[in-house]
Amino acid sequence: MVGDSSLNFNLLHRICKLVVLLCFLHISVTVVFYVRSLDSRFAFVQNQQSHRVLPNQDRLSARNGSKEAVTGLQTAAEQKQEPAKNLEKCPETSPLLVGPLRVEFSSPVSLEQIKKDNPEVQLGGRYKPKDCQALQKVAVIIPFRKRDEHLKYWLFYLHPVLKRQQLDYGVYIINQDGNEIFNRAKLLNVGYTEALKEYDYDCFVFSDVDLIPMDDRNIYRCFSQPRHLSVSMDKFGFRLPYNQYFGGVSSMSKEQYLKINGFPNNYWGWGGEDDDIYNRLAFRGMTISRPSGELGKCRMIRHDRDKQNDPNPQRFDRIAHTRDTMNKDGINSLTYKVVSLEKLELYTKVTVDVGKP
Ligand SMILES: [Mn+2]
Repeated sequence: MVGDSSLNFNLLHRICKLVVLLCFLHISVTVVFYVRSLDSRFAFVQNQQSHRVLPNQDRLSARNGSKEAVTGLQTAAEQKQEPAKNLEKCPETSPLLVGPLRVEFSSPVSLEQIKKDNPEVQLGGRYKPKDCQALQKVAVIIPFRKRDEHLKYWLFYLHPVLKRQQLDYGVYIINQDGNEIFNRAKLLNVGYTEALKEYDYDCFVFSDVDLIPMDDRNIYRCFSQPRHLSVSMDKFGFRLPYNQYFGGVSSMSKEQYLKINGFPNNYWGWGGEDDDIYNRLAFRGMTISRPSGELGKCRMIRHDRDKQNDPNPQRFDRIAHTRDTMNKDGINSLTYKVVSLEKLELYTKVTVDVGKP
């Protein structure tokens, strides 16, 4: 009897010790995570406050670097960060991002002002960061016809955003010549082809001219899956109209684009081509990557429907046959004629004859 109760007591004692130990462990883990979250929140706030100062600091350190190069007395380690050609890679997350942006279309903007605001943008709308090597080379392709007012807003808002995103980018306005019915997807194919003639782009962002992101953390680059960027448009009450929606702004790497044979060339008029593109991705086993609804907010400039861009009555029938048509209709069957190619200060304008239905 005595032996039994002391055994019980011993057991109880051990269990108590174990419980106390577990509590202690739990509390210490909680404290560690709490301190860490404080840390990162602090870093985030610092980041937000100092973003306007950072470019100068970067420039300063770059200048110091080149001074060392002149002395010719570097160690191997210094040499690595050195010569202009071998810039260090840009960070995964740009330190220049500011987060939510105010976007409105009530006051008009002028091309002169936009040029003044973006002196680093090179002829043809090209830019790359000076102080680091961009992670991706991005061609931004915009299908276009008679939307000069919208284009001005796009350039006004997007050049600063793309610069802060530290991208090596070029802006290509693909202008459909003539007054035939509009063909958005074919213009996108033309943009892909023409941009590649000029530079070794590895990523393509396809954007409507009237869509402006409301947060610069929505990065205009490519991901491991095709990306849909305009996920919460004001036009749709800041939500996705449907799950397979791939219209507005999207991005695809060269490999992803080639895997689906590019885009269809025979969607004339409004609608359907984005769903065809979605089908192509799905049939090739890819999925859509998206930013969060918060980061993916964007505004569309209000407008009336364009002339010669009425809803395409054949679109439902075409979407139903993507699987059969995608191998013969796409980048491998693309034909067009370049009417003019203009290197303007803020963008490259390719005017193109895409034919008619
Ligand atoms: Mn629109």
